[in-house]
Parts: sequence; structure tokens; C-alpha cells
Amino acid sequence: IAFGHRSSGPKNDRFAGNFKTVIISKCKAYLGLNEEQSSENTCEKVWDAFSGAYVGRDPCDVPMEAYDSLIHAVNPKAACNRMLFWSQTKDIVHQFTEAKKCLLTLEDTLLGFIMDNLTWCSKNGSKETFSTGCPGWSECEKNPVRSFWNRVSAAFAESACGEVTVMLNGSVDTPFRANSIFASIEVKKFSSPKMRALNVILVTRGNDTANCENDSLQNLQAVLDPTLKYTCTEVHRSKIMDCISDPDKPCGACW
Ligand code: DVN
Repeated sequence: IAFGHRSSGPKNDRFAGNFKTVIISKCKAYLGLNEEQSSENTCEKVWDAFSGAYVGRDPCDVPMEAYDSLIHAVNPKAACNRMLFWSQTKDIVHQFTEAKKCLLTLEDTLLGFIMDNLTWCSKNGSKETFSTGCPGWSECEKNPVRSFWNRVSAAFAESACGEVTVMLNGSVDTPFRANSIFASIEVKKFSSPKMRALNVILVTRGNDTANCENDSLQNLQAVLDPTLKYTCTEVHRSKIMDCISDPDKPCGACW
């Protein structure tokens, strides 16, 4: 009787309810901290558009376009000259943007912040959201999580303006990896004259495998809009870490 008003089983409803609660509370926490223009029901709108993308769908058949209405619902404003892209440098970039507010990554925007580190999917004909038993990143291409990151990354890169920074990993053979989101989605959306330059920060550890002459970085320059200015700077990881831990060091001193 206690759950009599619910349309399906209480156990599943409770689970779906939890995921919705996580999304709404992360959304509210973000808006509270970031003083962004928002209305009373922004987070409810985010949930409706977000869940509408994948709930009831086969977890291997959610294309990136399913999240179009979510992007339109949020319509994030671009932060010209402050956008930081990354590939294979997740930990250091987020430590960096946490410490220094001069640059921001996708995960420092509303949608990226909410979904970072979460997994979700539904099933054909279901009303539920699951956080376990969902397809892995490469198990099928059109899974809800991968399509979400593809779609929000495309929107983030499309809005890129002014001087743009990307932190790449100099300790791997291929800092610019062809099937990364950065290479396969974001770089293709960069366009001048709105965007002026791409500045690569290649994070090295000394005795490293890659430098700015790396073949994959030649590929990056080759696929980039030729009217964009390109720079590449090798920066030792310890220099960035020192900068992160010293609140008195301005961003300009980090590389
Ligand atoms: O510029 C950034 C940002 O804007 C973003 O959304 O896209 C860029 C980063 O994506 P990327 O270029 O594909 O960078 P990575 O380091 O190759 O992959 C980033 C993340 O995607 C990984 O950390 C994985 O997320 P996870 O599991 O740590 O939460 C995920 N990922 C990518 N390829 C994967 C994968 N997870 C599992 N298997 C793979 N093959």
C-alpha cells in the first residue's frame, strides 16, 4: 500500500529516483557555486532533456543526436580565451582548473560537471535508469555515455573562441590519438575566425617519448583549419604541479 501510487515496482522506481536525485543535486550544487544565470526549474529541465535522450532505448542504440535537446536546454555560453581541451591528461587538467580559475574544461561546465564519473543506461521499452550492467565505452559505439560525451564535446568545441589551449600527454607514443574525442570530434569543430589559435601544452616528464615534433602532432597541424595559429610548448609536469600547489603563482607562470 505504501508504494501503491507508483506505476511499476518500488525497487526499480527507487533506483531510478536515486539517479535523478544525483543529477538534480549535482546540477543545483553547480549552479549554486557558479552564479550562472538560471531559473528555478533549470535542473528539472536538465533532467527531463537528459533522461529523454536514453530512457526506453536499447543501450547500444543511443546516437549522439539524442542529446541535442539537452544541449539546447542548457545553451552554455562560451568562455573565450579560457577554454582548455585535453586528451590523456585528465587528472592533471582537472587539478589545474581546480587550483587556477584562468582556464576551464568541459567538466567545469554544467553538463560536464554533472555527468563526470557517472555511468547510465536504460533498456528498450523500460522507464528505468541503470548505473550498472551498462555497455562499456568500446562495447558498442552508440552507448548512452559515449554518445553524451561525444555530443557535449562537439558543442563545447563548436563554441571555442579566441585562443584555445589543449593539454596533451608527452609520455605516450601518440599524444594526438586518432580515435580520441579530441581528435575525432573536437578538432573538427574548431573554426576561425571565431577561434584564433590552438596552443598545445605537451606535458612531459623528462626522458620522454614525445616532443613537439612528434608525428601525431604533425597530423594535428595537418587537419587543423590552416588559418588557425598553432603553437606547441613542452612543459615539464613538475612545473605545472608546482604551479598548482602555489596559490601565489599566476596562470601565466605555469608554462
Ligand atoms: O578535450 C577533452 C574534453 O573536452 C572531452 O570531452 O573530450 C576530450 C577528452 O577526451 P579524449 O580526447 O578521448 O581523451 P582520453 O584521455 O583518451 O579519454 C577521456 C576519457 O574518455 C577517459 O578518461 C575515459 O573516461 P573514464 O573511463 O576515465 O571516465 C573515456 N574513454 C575514452 N576512451 C575510452 C574511454 N573509456 C574506456 N575505454 C576507452 N577506449
